[in-house]
Amino acid sequence: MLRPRDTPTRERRSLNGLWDFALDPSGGGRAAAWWTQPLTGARQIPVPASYNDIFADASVRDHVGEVWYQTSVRVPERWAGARIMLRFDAATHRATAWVNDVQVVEHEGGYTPFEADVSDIVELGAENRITVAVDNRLSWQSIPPGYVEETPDGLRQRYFHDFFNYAGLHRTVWLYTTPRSHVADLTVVTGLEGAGGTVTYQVETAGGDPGEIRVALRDAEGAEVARATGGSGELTVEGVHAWRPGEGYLYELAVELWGAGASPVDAYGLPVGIRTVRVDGIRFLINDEPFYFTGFGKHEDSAVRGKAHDDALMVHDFALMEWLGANSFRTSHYPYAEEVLEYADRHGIVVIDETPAVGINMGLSGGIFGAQGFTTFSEETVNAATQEAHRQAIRELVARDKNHPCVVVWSIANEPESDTPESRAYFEPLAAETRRLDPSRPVGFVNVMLAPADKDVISDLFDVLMLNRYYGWYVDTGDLAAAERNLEAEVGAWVEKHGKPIIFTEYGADTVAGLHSVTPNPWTEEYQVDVLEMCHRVFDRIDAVVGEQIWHFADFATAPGIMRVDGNRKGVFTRDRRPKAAAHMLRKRWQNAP
Ligand code: GCB
Repeated sequence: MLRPRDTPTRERRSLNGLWDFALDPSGGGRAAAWWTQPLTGARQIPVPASYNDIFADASVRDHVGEVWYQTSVRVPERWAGARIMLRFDAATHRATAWVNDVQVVEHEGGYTPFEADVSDIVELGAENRITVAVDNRLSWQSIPPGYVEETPDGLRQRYFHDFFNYAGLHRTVWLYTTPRSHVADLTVVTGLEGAGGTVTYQVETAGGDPGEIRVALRDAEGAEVARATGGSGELTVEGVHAWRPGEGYLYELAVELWGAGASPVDAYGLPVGIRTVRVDGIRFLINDEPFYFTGFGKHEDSAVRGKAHDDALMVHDFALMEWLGANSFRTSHYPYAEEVLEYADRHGIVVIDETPAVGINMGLSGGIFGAQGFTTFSEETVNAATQEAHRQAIRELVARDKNHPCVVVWSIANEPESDTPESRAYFEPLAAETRRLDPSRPVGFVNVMLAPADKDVISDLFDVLMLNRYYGWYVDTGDLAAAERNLEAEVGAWVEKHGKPIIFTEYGADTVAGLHSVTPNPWTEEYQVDVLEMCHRVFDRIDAVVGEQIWHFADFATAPGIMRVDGNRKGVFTRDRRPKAAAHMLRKRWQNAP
C-alpha cells in the first residue's frame, strides 16, 4: 500500500488539527446516525493523539466502546476529475468513517492504514463533513486479544499485554488525489553482486489503461543510474552505493505512466535502499556481513499524546539512540507510524518489524508471569477467527512495509503460547503465509521465558530465535550469580537444539529513576546496570548471540497493577527521556565512548 506523496500528478492535504470529539458511553451513536449532523456536546480534541490522557477526565481515559470524531474540509474545485482518497494512517483499534451522509470505509486493526475512494461522494468547492467512530474494544477475535467485562460499575476492558490500551486517531488523516489511471502499488526487492546492485521491481496499476510504464532509478544526487519500461523487471546499478546499518543511502525509483500527452498521467517516487539480508547458520548477515543488533524494544508512548505519532518525539528518540550508539530497535508490539520507518531508512537504523499480536498467552497476565485462568487456544478464546485476524494483520504489515530497507526481520507475534500442539497448529500456517508474502526477509516470533528450548514446539518454523529473558528480575531476583548461571545454561540449550542466530529482544529490570543503593537492590539504578552487564557477559561468551535489544527504551504507561509503579519502569530513559545510569553504561558499550 503506497504512502500518499505530493508528486507532479498527486496532491495531499493533511486533516490534522483540532476535531470535534464525543464519547458514546451508551453506544447509541449509530442508531441515532451521529454522522448525519454535528456531534452534540462535542469537545475539541487534537488529531493525531490518543484521546485517553488529553482531558482531566477518567471517563474519557477509561472509556470502553466507541468514540466519535468529526471535522469538515473544503475540497478544492481543482480536484475535479481526480481520484480523491480519504486515508487514515491508523485508527486504534477499529473504525468506521463517513463522508457527509455516506459510510465510506470500515477497518479492523489499530496500527495499519486504510482508505476509501471518495471521489463520487465529496462535493467540490464546498465543506464536507467527515465523521469517524473509533472503537477501542478488544475481543478474543481481535489482534491483540482481550475481552470486555460487564461489572456493576460498567464495562471494563481486560487485556493480556503490558501497555495501556490507548486509542483514537493516532496518526495523520489525509485527503489526497491520484489520477484516475494510477500507480496502485510497487514492490521492490534488491540484490548485491560484487560492485553491482539490482532492483527487481513490480508496478501494479489501476483505473484503466496505464499506457506505457516507465521507471528510472536515481541516486541520492538525482542522477539517473538505470531505467526501464514495463510493469516489472530488473534494474542493474554499476558501482552501487549500498544501504547499510549506520548509513541509510537511498536511491529513488521514479515510476511514471505515460499516455499520448506531453507529461506523465501519473508519477510516483519510492525511496529504495539496496541491501541484502539473510541468515547463514548462526550468523545474521546484512550485505553478507555479520550484523550484531544493539538497541531496544520500544513503544509508541509519551505523556499526553499516548500512542500518537509526533515528529519531535521521533527525531528526539532517534537522537538518543544515536547518542547511545544503538543500531536497531523492534517495533514492539505493533507496526509503528510509517514516518518512523522512513526515518530509519534514511538514517541506517535496522528494524525488527512486529505485528500487533501480543498477549496470545494465557500463562501470562498483562505480560507478567501469572496464569489468567483461560486456555489460550479454544473455541471460546483464541480460535480460527482470531487466527484469520492475525493472518490479516500480517498481510497488512507486509503490504505496508515490504519496501523499507530498514526492515530486516518480520516478527509475527510477541510471547505467544509456543509449547503446545495447539500453538504449532496455530503458527505453522502463519509462518508459511509470511514467507509466501515476502520470501526476501527472515521471519521470526518472540519467544517467552515460559517456553525454553526443551518445551518450545514452534521455533523450527522460523529463521531466527528472538528471546525475551528476565533473569535477575522475574526470576533470580536480586541474585545475579544465579541469574548469570541460569541464563547461560538456557542459551546453551537453544544453541544446541537449533543452531540459529539468537537475538535477545528483551532483558532488563524495572528501575525507578533516582533510587540508589550500595548493595544489589532491585528497582535501583545500580541494579539495572548490574542486570544488563550480567546479561552482556553471557551474550559476549556465546557466538550464536547476534543481538541485544534491551527492554525498554523509555518508561511507559500500562494498565494499573501492583507490579507497576505508574507504568513499566524498565526504561533506560524515563518517560520524559532523561537518562538513567544504565544509559551512560550502554553508551560506553555500544559507542565505545569514554
Ligand atoms: C515481556 C513483554 C513486554 C513486557 C515485559 C515486562 O516479556 O514482552 O511487553 O512489558 O515483559 O516488562 O514485563
